Amino acid sequence: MAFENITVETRGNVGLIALNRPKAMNALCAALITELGQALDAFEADDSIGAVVLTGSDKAFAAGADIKEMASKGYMDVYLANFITDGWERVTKCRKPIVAAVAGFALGGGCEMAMMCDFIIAGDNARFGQPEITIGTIPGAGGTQRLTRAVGKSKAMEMCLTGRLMDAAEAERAGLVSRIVPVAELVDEAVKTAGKIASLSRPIVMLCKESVNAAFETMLAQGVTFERRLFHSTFSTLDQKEGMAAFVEKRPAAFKNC
Ligand code: CO8
Repeated sequence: MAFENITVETRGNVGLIALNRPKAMNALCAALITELGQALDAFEADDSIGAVVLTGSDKAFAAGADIKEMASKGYMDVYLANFITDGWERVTKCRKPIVAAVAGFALGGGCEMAMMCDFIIAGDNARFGQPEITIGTIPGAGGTQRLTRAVGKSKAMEMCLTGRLMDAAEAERAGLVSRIVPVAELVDEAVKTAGKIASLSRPIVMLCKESVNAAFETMLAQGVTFERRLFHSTFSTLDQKEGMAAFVEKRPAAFKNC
């Protein structure tokens, strides 16, 4: 399969997907999300693959949903299309374990995508954040729910309300990532870890993943749906238009509180 926004390879019994839009800091455009879903479908169907690693580049795992694609959308565009839709949630539906190997920026939808994976191994230069508030919207792919479950209310609230980023050491202390490795070793270490999982009993691994998720996800679906509606509603504000336009035009946003 030929992809334009990701690269895909296999390393032994591990499927390795790298987000690959270097000029846009791996911003998660619709085409990338479609390709990611196709790659996951292929790995799920491949009996030789027992686990998947999802990574970005040394500079950015992903700097969020593509603001340039979103900037001009209105409330009815995002509500009627149920933006986001299946492509993003494909990651959460994967029955084979997915390890996120995160170096550089994991912001907005990028942080949310990493949190959709089963666990995160961070490069020592990783930075996590939900800066949507600074562009006139809120997290829309589970950030307010999964970040809060991962790091607790106080830290999640501060990050979502101010857009403050968390470095790798803070993310490990807070329990957002399982461990930190030097960035040069990140992908090899994540593949080694995924390879260990892939060497174990496939059905037992799937049952184990399902069981840990049950502890974590009860009530999550309602939270995510609620968040989606609020995220959509930000597209009815002038401040969302202003915040995203200001980013694209590389100038400070002048919010008018409407
Ligand atoms: N969308 C589109 N383009 C982006 C994005 C993005 N999220 N992030 C960076 N880029 C582009 C820049 O516009 C720039 O492009 P160009 O060269 O054409 O001007 C290029 O990538 C390089 O970026 P910078 O010049 O800004 O690089 P810096 O090293 O100076 O800064 C940062 C890197 C800090 C990562 C900075 O780019 C930044 O702040 N990016 C935006 C972060 C952000 O606000 N993310 C949240 C986005 S909203 C979101 O994710 C909502 C998710 C809800 C789910 C919805 C599903 C669809």
